[in-house]
This record gives sequence, structure tokens and C-alpha cells, in this order.
Amino acid sequence: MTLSITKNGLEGSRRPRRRRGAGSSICLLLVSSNVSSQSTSNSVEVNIQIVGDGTDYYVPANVTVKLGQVITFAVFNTDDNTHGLAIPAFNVDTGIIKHGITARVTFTADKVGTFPWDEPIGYCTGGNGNVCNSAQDLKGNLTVTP
Ligand SMILES: [Cu+2]
Repeated sequence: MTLSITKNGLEGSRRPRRRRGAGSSICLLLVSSNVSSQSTSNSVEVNIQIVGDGTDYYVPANVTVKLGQVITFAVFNTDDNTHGLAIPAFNVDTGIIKHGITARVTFTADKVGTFPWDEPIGYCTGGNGNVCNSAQDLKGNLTVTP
């Protein structure tokens, strides 16, 4: 057993006290105006999860909105691989989303119909094989009703 007493023990125990202000540096992030966090009748946030479970899929894979609504897709990637989501008809693309990250894209549903979404080729990395680029994986549909 060793006991050691340092000379500065006493001085070291003295703490400089910081007065008010030290803990109050709040970081305010002003997000861009096209992100709709308010739930007004005209803006909707849709939560979509990407699940990797042998096959990879979106939950939900079918979303219905109304014409004219401002839609935010909040796409959460629960899988270990990177993934993404794009709706070509609306020029929407989350970019590559890493594990545990939520990407948000906002657009206006300005036309009626059913529009497929999927994952652009090359967005899957880090896993065994790019299974989600096969025909059946990571597909979905956005339906816009009048
Ligand atoms: Cu993927």
C-alpha cells in the first residue's frame, strides 16, 4: 500500500467559482423556415423508420396526404447500414442516412396521384451486401388525394 500526499493537495482542492452565466450559454438553433414542426392543418410531419431485418423496409411503406399540404418526412434509420429515401416525383432526397440518424425533408404535395419512393442506388454501405437495392426492398408509395 502506498500513501502519497502532494504539496498542492490543499491548493488543488480550491475551486474557482464561476458566477452566473457559466451555465447559461444556451445554443439556439434557428432552423430554416421550410421545416414545419408546428402541426397546422396545412403541414404534416410523417415519421418513417428504415428497418433492416434480413430484408430492408420502410415503416410505414404507404403514406397518404392531401393535396396542398406541406409534408415533412422524418426518416429514421434504425439499421446498421446506411440508407436513404427519395421521391423522384417531388425531387425529394434525404441523402445517405447513417445508423441512428433522422433526416428530414420537406416538400409540398402539389399534385394528385400515387408516387413511388425508394432508396437511390449506392446509399447502402457498411453491411453484408446491398440487399436493399434489390427489387423488393425499401419501396414505398406516397398517395396524394384531392
Ligand atoms: Cu439501403
